Amino acid sequence: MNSPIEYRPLAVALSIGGSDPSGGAGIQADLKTFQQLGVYGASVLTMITAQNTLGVRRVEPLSTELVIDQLDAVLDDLQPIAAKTGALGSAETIQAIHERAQRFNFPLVVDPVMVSKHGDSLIPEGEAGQEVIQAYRRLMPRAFLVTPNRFELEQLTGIKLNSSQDVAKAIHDLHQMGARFVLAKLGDVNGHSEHVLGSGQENIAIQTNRFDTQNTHGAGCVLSALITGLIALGETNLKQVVQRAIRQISIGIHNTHPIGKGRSPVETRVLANEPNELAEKN
Ligand code: PXL
Repeated sequence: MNSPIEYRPLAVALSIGGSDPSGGAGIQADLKTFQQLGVYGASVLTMITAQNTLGVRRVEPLSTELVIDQLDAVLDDLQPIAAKTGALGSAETIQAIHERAQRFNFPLVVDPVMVSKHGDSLIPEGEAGQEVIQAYRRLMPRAFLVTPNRFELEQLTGIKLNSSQDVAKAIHDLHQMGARFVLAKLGDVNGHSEHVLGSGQENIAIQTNRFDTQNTHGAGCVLSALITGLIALGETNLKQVVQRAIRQISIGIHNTHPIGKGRSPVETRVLANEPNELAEKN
């Protein structure tokens, strides 16, 4: 009975993002992931989507004022140890979260969500969408870690990623914008699934077996929630946290159960906090 969660104070993690009523992505995925790690999850909703495993039918951002009222209510009362953002809905909301984030005394993981795994946009069309990208760039100094996929990395930096040099340049640019760490989720590279973790000093490539499956609904959300949850549990070595989260997401993807008629969600029930060597020694 000496599992770490039984003698540590309950760690609070906060997720700021959108609702997926089918339960596979967004806030729902984040809360399931936190729960699985033994972390207490708080959530601030930024948008309601009407979607399922087949696609996103509708996206309706909540007013910036309502988002900030939720955030203030949570922060006036709870002390998160780590927080993450997912889909944020509008440039105005990103800007308002940015202003609040100047006073966050906990690390913020920014998952700059722009498209769902079905390929449906979660940011507005046209000029309003460009403003969202600009607002994300301005948010970078508040990001302890930013976790763009290939498309989001291209949008944030304006660099078309055709080579590993392009990736290195794009990661460098995000550090220049102010992000402390960058995790580029590159997807398939030469038959492997590749992530690159940039610290500003070095870029570490993390390769895993390729996921030959379409059943990855919510994978980005679950990965950033795993990282946020592990930080909330007191893990301090980000490289180890990211490696562990990537191992866990592979397990979740390889163990999906058929849910719905489209892309099955990542199986969060198999995610677990691996034994923590440090905690065990104490
Ligand atoms: O996985 C990215 C994501 C984040 N947030 C919401 C989503 C999705 C993908 O579908 O719907 C609300």
